Amino acid sequence: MLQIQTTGGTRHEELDAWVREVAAHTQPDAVVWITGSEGEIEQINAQLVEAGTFVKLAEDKKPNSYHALSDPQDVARVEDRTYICSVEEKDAGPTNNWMDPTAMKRTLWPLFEGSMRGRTMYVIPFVMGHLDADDPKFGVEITDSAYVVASMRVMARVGSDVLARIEETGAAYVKGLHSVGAPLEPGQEDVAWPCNETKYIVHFPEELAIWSYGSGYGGNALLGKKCYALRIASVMARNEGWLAEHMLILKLTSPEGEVHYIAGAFPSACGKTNMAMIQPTLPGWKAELVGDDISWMRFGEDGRLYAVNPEFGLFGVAPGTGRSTNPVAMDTIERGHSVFTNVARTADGDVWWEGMTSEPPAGLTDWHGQPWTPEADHPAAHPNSRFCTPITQVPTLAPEYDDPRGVPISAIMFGGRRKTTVPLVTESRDWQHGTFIAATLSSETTAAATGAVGVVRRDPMAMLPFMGYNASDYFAHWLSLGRRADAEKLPKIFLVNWFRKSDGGSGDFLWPGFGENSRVLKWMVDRIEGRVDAQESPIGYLPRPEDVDTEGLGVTPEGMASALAFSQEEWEAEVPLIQEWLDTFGDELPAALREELAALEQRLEEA
Ligand code: GTP
Ligand code: SPV
Ligand code: MN
Repeated sequence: MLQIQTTGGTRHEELDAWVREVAAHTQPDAVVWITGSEGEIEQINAQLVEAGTFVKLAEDKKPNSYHALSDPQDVARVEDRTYICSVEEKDAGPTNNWMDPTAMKRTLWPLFEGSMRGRTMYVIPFVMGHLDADDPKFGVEITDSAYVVASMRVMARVGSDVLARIEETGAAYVKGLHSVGAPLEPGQEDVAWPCNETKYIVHFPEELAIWSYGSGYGGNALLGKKCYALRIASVMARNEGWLAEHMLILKLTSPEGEVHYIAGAFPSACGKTNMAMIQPTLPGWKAELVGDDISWMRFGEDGRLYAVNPEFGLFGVAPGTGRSTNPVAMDTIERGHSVFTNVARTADGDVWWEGMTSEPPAGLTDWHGQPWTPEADHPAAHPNSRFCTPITQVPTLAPEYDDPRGVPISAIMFGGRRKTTVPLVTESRDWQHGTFIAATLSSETTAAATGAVGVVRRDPMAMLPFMGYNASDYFAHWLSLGRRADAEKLPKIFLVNWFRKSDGGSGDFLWPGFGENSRVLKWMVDRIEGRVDAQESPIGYLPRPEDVDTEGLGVTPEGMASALAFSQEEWEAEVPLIQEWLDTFGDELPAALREELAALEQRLEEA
């Protein structure tokens, strides 16, 4: 076998053997073990500039920051190419693509043969969550993409410290194998964004392995994020009695000084990062960020549910982010050290996207790398363009983000984009009812995944694309955690919808959203603290109009009433859709969820 030039290495024999096996098969020019040092990342960035993948932004605009444009066919997660290859098909369940793991490997392994030729293979040791957690969750990603290295270094804690800990403890680690699937023949010129039309995002939950082929896009390629911290971790969580969820974590302090940590599950591009960075418009309220995408939650000795953010960076949707909507995000990226992908570039070396300012600056280059004017038939930035930024730059970062013990959760919000039907806020009756609301959550699809946008689909717990196992078992896990816990100490569960529109869904947003969502948070805190009553409705508890603080809010009383309204007619139309959704699970569906549907129908009849 040819000796491949290698920088770094490990004394962990099994890890060493795996890396060697992959290198022999994928045939890179060189192997580099990522240490996480400053010098190393400077070199990687310089290489990415040299390759044309990165363009350095002006130092006085965005210090130490880079602009990247992907191949136009590699802009989002590919849900139809994502597989859960559990040994048994039933463990993947009806919501996941499945293939027998041996058959899948027989398909994929040949694709990886020689797939890294002409490229460098990087080995990235990483930990999701804190290195000093009681049970740190390790991973090693092998990738032939320097863009992935630059991004993983922002998104997770990576490098030599982590490797040393894996070596010392012999702890289990997830093996992530990633290739863009674009080998270079000798003398062949590279492209700025190598990828392959054929894509596979494959999880082998029993062997803690992820194989990703053909894409360089975030959620497909940064394997610590959705692939590990949600899909693989959800399986670990079920086995070990905890929860791995698609949730933001927010620290909220009331004017009275009460602190509440609130988690929120909204589907992709439905407002998690914005809520995590909220600047309350209500005077005296303070909000700080703990996490903006993923939450790992387990019960503490005091019986409360504690959440940690396993990530170390933000991979945020750019469009819609501006001074008026999300000033905290703007301040975060101003500090630089960021990678911007598929946004537009300004003539003076800065970035721009729809919603950053009301008027686009002149002289833009769009996400295809072409000159762009407002007359163009497409947006300047791709709707799923992203900023990748260290969490430590968030000016409202709560110090607890770095506490391996996590923060005690007082409430969980579930939400989505629904033009109709779903009121601004509803409180569930109890944990089981909350689990039903979550399991039947629905939202219009967004540009975060390939496929049609704006189509209502069920997205249970905002985890439809991220559940690593059978959804029925997942619901059962939620129900059983609730039953085992002390009901008094369980978080309250709320359903929220910032996206309801007037005129039966065809008009404008009824609710201004963003910082004004603090008015809804205040009502939740009032409910948690037992300060206000609520109105019972067939779908749960609704705020009495007088309990939502509308002081200074630019919404008419009628608009407010429409945003908060429960509609008998709309819910009578919703029930058959919920029924149809639950029917897809057949007999495996936990009986409690069917009972909740029956109870909802009963309450609707009696209303
Ligand atoms: P992922 O990172 O894909 O998981 O998305 P996310 O859930 O973090 O969504 P994000 O906060 O990035 O918001 C997605 C889009 O929704 C952005 O364009 C936001 O501007 C917009 N958005 C967020 N919050 C609100 C809101 O309260 N009201 C309205 N109308 N739009 C919102
Ligand atoms: C999402 O799609 O939910 C994201 C972006 O947060 S990605 O990490 O690419 O999945
Ligand atoms: Mn986000």
